[in-house]
Amino acid sequence: MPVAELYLGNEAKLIPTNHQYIVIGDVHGCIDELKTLLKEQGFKTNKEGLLEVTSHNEHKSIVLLGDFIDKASEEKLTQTIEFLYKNYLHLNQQRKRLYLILGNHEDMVYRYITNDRTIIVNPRTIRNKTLYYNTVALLEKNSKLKKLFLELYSFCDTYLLYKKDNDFSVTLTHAPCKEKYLAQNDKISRKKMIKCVSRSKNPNMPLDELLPYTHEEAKDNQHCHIFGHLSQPSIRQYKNKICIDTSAIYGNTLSCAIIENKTINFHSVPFESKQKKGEQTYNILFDF
Ligand SMILES: [Mn+2]
Repeated sequence: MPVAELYLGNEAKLIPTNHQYIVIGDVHGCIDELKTLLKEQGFKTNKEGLLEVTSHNEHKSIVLLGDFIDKASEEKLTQTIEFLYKNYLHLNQQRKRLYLILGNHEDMVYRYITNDRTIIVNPRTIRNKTLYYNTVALLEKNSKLKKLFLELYSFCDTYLLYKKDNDFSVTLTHAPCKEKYLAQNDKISRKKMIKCVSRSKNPNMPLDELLPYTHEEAKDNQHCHIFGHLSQPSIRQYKNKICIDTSAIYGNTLSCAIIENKTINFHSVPFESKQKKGEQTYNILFDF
């Protein structure tokens, strides 16, 4: 192995392959749906809000694929952050059972609340702050919650790699990205795994034109890339590229991919209408 690769510690992102992984797409404050999905996957939430580890689920791990905040009501966002924080500490006591992948929403909210100097303050960024990143206002008035969020942010990985053998692997990131950036540790690659080209800035362009690499680089092999971010009406798969963001906060479903040995299965639960759903028009991936 080249020294550089060893030094950058690709191994650190490798997750053990003797466990089952429940990989959950963009939660965006859909805490009720998250609890239901986890319950249906064998993790009950007890009265203290903790996910119970039993002999039936001890071989399972949970991965959130990023964007667990924003778009939802303040009440649900608060519950989501508190739930993830206490379960991160609780589930990861004996071994790591809960992983968080960084989404563009965690990244932007972090930058806003830490007064990142690279955010240029102008009418557009001020407008975007309230329009797209409503967790910022919540954290700015609740310092206790802000502290929990900052810790959660520090727990996030940019990508994770499940490598069963030379024929089967799954790379997990929030956003789709070109293969040259996938599972790389440099600054540019990290950025690309968190966010791809903006759909809101290109509203009339079909997603397959906007992100041509998603289908052009797709291969008929079992080295899969699972991502979220693109708010689809259903799980979208083309060859080894899979999008599992099924638009829970837009009133659709919350989905997960279940990875075990050399298989990937899927499961979804519907929006429970316990908060107001968002509005959007779908721009469908792999629509050919
Ligand atoms: Mn996203």
